[in-house]
Amino acid sequence: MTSTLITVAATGAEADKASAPALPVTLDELARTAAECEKAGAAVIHVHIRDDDAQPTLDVGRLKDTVAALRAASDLIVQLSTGGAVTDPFEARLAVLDAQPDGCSLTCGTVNFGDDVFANPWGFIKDLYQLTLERGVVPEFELFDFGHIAAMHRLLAEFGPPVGGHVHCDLVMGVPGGMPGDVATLAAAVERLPAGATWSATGIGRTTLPVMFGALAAGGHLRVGMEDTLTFARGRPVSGNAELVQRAADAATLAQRPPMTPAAAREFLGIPPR
Ligand code: KMH
Ligand code: ZN
Repeated sequence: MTSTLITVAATGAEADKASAPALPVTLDELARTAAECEKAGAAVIHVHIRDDDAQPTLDVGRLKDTVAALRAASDLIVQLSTGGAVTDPFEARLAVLDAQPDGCSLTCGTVNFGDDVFANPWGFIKDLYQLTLERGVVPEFELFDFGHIAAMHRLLAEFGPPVGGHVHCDLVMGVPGGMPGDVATLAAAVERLPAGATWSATGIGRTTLPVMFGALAAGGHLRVGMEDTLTFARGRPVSGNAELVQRAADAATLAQRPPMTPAAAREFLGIPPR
């Protein structure tokens, strides 16, 4: 029986603390979230941080403190976002690796992002990928659209396999401007992934549940969390990230693929020992 890797994307850069009070924005809130989500079945935490005004920041000192606090509070694999917010410059997004996380996100192309543009031109993608190789950080290939899959193939062909030797992707579905979050699209995307690659899937907003059930049925892994979804059911805000992780863990268990432990996930993803 294979198990299910559950990633919690706890904060993101877009949600507003005032309208989502359960959003973890302080170091303490993030550390507590990590411990609760590990207990509920998560193995990876995908991390965006906020400043003292709860606004997104890529401040490297704060990122280093966050990595240390998350490691003290849990055994979760710490995956820092290099996507940041749509306003973040490329240099600041590359400097995220100075915080020495276990892993990082690496988005494989530009995508319309609601009324904004999430910019990931080829030059940035290849610089970031080469930096992950230099620094020993395991990338997760974030795929918001089909063109991103082609760019990931190009990246691997030109620069070789990632740190750890294993390709793990995350299909980010249902972003307004990216690929839709439905089962037909999920199946078509999975078919185009490199041989031997593993994948998680994430459905934004109301696509969360179809993507979660589709991914489990198709042998994939799951990313859930308040970065992606702020309601548990129609008209009912989530009480916190752990509730979303627990729901994913319950669904995975029902599918006979219970949550993967952080230790097993380190081996699965090829995270080098610290
Ligand atoms: N906040 C989005 C613009 C990532 O973390 O790598 C980008 C994002 C992707 O969340
Ligand atoms: Zn993110």
